[in-house]
Amino acid sequence: MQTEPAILTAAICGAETTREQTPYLPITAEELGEEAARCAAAGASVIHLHVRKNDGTPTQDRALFDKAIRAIRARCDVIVQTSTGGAVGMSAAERAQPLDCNPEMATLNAGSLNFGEDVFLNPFPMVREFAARMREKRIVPELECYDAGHIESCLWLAGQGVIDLPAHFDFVMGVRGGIAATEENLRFLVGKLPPGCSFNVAGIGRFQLPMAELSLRMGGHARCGLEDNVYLSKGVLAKGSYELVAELSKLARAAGREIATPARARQLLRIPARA
Ligand code: KMH
Ligand code: ZN
Repeated sequence: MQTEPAILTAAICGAETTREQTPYLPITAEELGEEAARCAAAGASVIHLHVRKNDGTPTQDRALFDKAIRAIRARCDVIVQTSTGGAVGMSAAERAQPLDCNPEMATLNAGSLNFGEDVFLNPFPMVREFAARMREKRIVPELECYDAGHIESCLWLAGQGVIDLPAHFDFVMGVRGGIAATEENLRFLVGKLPPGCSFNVAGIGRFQLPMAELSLRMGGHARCGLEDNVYLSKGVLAKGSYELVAELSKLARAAGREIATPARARQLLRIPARA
């Protein structure tokens, strides 16, 4: 059986990573644009995007997303996947703002969980509202699942007509409060997917590269970047998400996978053509 090309996603900024943890975190639109271009050159076809105020505070401000998206598009052809998760504690209205920028893709967080010492709230009414707005704007959702029950929730919502199947899932593994990043768990999660669905894996912290490798060997896709992990190897900071993308590209090739171009990734992810 021919395996699909691997879609590599770079989560270049996030909401939690700080400049104290790594000086390489991009913050301004220009920095995000430059970093996205380096990631694209290293093999990323999707940029998972958060934005910050100049002082590094996470925000879902529409104008800042517009600016960052323009800075990215001016430098490279990638699928921009805007976050609707934002940072813990943000309201639904704040989190939904980037959907007004008409990105090609956005995250749809499938359920609530303890998130470290915080709680990340994604109640069903919020998931339904975000899904409806994405459908209306033809924005393709990536279904963020932090635990097995979140997959079951997506399938239940699909039964209600809220989510279209087949869909693209992202298994976020290793959040304190979510499912642990183990091979046994990944096989269990993948076993829950209906036919035709695709999956991506975002391993947190030191699990990033090993879980990416496993996913790529299992026929899945992979995410890396400073949002989830700041280290290239033990004690060595990545100089940017692009260094991690370069590692993923090597792992994909070693697994016998081609790297998806943005055009191929759009086909695989069923992203509608834009004017
Ligand atoms: N910052 C996390 C609480 C997403 O981008 O949709 C949620 C998050 C998920 O990063
Ligand atoms: Zn995110």
